[in-house]
Amino acid sequence: MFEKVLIANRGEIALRILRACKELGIATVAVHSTADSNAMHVRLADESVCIGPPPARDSYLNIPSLLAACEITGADAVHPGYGFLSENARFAEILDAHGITFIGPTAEHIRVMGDKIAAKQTVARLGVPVVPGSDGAVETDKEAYRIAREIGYPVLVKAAAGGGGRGMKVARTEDELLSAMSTARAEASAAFGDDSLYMEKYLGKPRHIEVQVFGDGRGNAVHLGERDCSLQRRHQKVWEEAPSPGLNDADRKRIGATVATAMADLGYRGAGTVEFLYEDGEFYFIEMNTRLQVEHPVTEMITGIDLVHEQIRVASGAPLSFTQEDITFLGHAIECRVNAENPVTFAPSPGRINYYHPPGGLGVRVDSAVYQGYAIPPYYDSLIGKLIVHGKSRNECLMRLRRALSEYVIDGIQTTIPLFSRLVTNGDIVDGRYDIHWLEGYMAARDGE
Ligand code: MV4
Repeated sequence: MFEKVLIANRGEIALRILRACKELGIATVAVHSTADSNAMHVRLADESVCIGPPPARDSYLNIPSLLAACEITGADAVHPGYGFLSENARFAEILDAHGITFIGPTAEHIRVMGDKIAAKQTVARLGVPVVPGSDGAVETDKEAYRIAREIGYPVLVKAAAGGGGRGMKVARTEDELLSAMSTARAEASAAFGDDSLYMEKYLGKPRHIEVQVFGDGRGNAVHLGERDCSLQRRHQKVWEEAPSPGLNDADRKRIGATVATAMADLGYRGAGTVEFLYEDGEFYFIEMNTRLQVEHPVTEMITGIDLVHEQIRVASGAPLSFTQEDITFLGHAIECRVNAENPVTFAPSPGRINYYHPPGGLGVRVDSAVYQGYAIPPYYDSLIGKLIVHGKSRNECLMRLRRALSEYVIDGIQTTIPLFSRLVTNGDIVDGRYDIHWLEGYMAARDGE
């Protein structure tokens, strides 16, 4: 097992990882920018190193600074959390070359899944259902017309280097195809420096269902069920839950088994998330994330498994501590992302928290790194906490969530808590009837109210 883990992240996820290390008896190193000297992860770690000025590219993304911090403190492993360097294959390779363990998958698997065309081809070969579309990259206009005609309109043009919705354009009819291609190509080129495009059938009203997987890198892999992440706005998830209220048990079992077999065959190591669109009873792979995700706690709540413990164990060379048969699912969990944002416009609202009172009680978990008197810096993402609630049934979970939201007080800044207070009494939400466009429709309908 590792002696000392450096946590290459900040905020609630840095705390989440710290807690797992402490439980495993591993010493911790926090790194921080000059804007984060007063951050909770710095206070709770055994040691801390300042790695640069506020902009992430000069601190949390600065590989030489992070290497120096490992060297100075003698850390033998790095946990990247999510975002920042968590899906940077080069970072994983560099750590490896310095004899420091990257707590995550192999650089090769990170790289393959980072290229959306290669990822799709890889999982398709392993028997995972994918969205009908081009076989690989679409190079010429002629090719684009032929493929679009084959799969049928509307089609979606996507950037191979994309993800998070950038460089994506719908063509509803043939006369929109060339402009969709050239707009997507220009966007992809500017955003990623890679203008490779591929094409898919456009699915109009899917749910976003993702399957949590874990592999030991030696041919054993399991799934830990799915999460429904359909409630999002501009590709930012707002509310995630497990299990999905839109899935039946037969479809759930089928996709879990398919994904676990594929990850075993791939020799995948560590935590991963395989993302699908789900429409009319069919799953369509879109992407795979090779990291721990923000919403991992909903899976932890219904399985009782500590995903960060398991990441650390597997990275240290241990086999998985559970088999597929060991994993049982209990009840329902919902996560609300509490952002320092205006709850209607979602405009960032950094500043000082004058009063802070998080909810508690049975089945309530708050993963957060803020405290009363803390000033939220303007440089990073606006997530300041996650409220995760568990219940025996979805209905009990919703009852508990209403109660927890009513207790939550954060004064001095605006947060998304009022949005959740409205959502938990909405008929569609209570009934679990929503798709990836539901929230944007709901927000638009409320405009001017
Ligand atoms: C799609 C799609 C419809 N059809 N692919 C958005 C970002 C990227 N992760 C994939 N995305 C989509 N791919 C096909 N063939 C609709 C989306 C999409 C979406 C997906 C998941 C969650 C939220 C979304 C919001 C808008 C569009």
